[in-house]
Amino acid sequence: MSGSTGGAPRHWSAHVPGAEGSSTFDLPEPGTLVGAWTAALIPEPDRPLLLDPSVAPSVAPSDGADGWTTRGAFLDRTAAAAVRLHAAGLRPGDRVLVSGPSSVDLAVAHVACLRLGLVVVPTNGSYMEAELAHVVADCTPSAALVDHDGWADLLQALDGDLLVATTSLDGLGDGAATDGGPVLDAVGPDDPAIIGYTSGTTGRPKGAVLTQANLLAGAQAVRVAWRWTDADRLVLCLPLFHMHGLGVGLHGTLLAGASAVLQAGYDPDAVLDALVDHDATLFFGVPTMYHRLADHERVSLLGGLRLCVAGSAPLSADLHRRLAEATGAAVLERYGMTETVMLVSNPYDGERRPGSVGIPLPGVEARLDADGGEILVRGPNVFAGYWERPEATAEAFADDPDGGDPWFRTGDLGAVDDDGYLSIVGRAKELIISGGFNVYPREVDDALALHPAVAEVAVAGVPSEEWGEEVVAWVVVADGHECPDVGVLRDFARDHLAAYKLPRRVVPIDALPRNALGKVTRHELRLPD
Ligand code: MLC
Ligand code: AMP
Repeated sequence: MSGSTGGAPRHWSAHVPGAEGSSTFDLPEPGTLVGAWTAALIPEPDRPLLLDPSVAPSVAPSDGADGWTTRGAFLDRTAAAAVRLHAAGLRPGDRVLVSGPSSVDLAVAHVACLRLGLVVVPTNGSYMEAELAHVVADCTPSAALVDHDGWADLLQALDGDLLVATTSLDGLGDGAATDGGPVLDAVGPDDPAIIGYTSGTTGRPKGAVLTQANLLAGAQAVRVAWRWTDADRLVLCLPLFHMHGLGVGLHGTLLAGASAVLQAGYDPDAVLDALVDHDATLFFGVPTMYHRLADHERVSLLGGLRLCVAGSAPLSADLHRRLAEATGAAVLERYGMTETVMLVSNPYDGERRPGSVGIPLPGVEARLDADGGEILVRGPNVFAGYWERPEATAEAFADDPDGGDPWFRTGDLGAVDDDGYLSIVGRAKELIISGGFNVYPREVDDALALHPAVAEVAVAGVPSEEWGEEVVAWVVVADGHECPDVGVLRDFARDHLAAYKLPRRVVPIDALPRNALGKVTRHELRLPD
């Protein structure tokens, strides 16, 4: 590792050995995700596609009473669901909030929406009312398909006109179409497909609008680079509301015509059982998941898979090596974002370098900003812009010095080795990544500042072996008060923030460090010795 951009290329693109060897990238016709999926799933309709987590994991497909949803059943169910969504009045371009623990119903609801041209807003099920209210006010969905207790009432209180049903469409009504029914899979490549909420480099969560072509490019890039075929079977325990589980795990499975065992929530034992019981070939996880697997007595089972992929947060070189020793195989680390699906990946063939995220995926071009090393990217996978935020969209892109297409600013800082391997060396954006979930510090500051014993507060991420980074709150205590302990502050903020955003430690401080403009300099916050 050169540790700098030294003699390394400033601008480079995919050279995945044996895959494509150039940045040119043709999307499969007709250039839409739904078109590519149906093409992959129509042949051999009896092949198993998705296993529902509600079915006992030890029941294998060969047992007959298996719980697997076949390709044909999935296409039929998504078509039938699309007809019902259309009959309920939903039309292409309408936003639909979708949220639930992983299940085949959730996958069917998601795909049915996309086949109808609706725009899915995948939503984290641990959101509290204020977080949900922000999403609803921002993208004004017409419907919500949700499986969490209490959410139907909550959503209807937020918007009385919202059509609310479960992902199995209970509550939607059985209205028949009055106009001959919908045309399925009629969307074009540039039509919006998903709005993914992310804080981007600054500010409150914004909706990243990804088109059918963006999502297809994202899934196709990893399908090609990771040699994903219809013989593969993925154990998919990542939640289906973020790019990792949804845009890679589910979308890639459907594109490859492969199969996946869905798991609602993460349990290392259940993952390892499923690998064996279902002859899995693939596992994808965030580093926290690998951390919990690394010391498991059956961790060597991972070595029997064709491929294990890590991403969403840095996989430490130490954990990479421990896993390699325990399993005899190297985890493949890759780098992605909500706005871009996947960007850079260690090679399938060739060195999977600990501490590096690898080389650009097919279709992706990357360069480092000359002033500071921010990673800039472009390609067919890069999103269309933030929902109704023209200024934030404009700020997110940098002009090309040679007059070509603009580059998306990732907010991540990189360094490139002489042989083109990228390492992420820091972040230009204010972001904490805990267990693969993004925490925007200002949002946590604002919630904690409401506590009467808190005069001022700033949170930052500190390194954690388990979580990657942990949220810590530095508190200036209000006159006449004691510093609230972490349990008190967590309970206080619990009604406003999803649990993964709550601080895991509280540090009293006399004054927050600030720069000349009075802005808190979070990087100067230090844990006491
Ligand atoms: C759960 N908790 C967390 C947490 N997840 N706290 C901090 N950070 C997290 N990530 C809280 C719980 O609410 C609970 O709090 C307590 O920690 C203990 O929970 P747990 O049972 O140990 O956690 P668990 O449910 O096992 O969740 C851990 C996890 C989960 C790693 C499985 O966080 C997870 O699924 N992470 C994946 C995130 C993901 O998919 N990211 C992809 C982003 S896409 P309490 O107080 O209620 O007890 C992206 C692009 C890309 O970034 O490149 O992929
Ligand atoms: P999100 O906005 O949730 O999509 O998170 C995207 C961010 O996750 C990126 O901008 C990176 O900061 C981070 N990220 C994703 N994959 C990796 C990785 N392999 N190593 C380091 N950071 C990563």
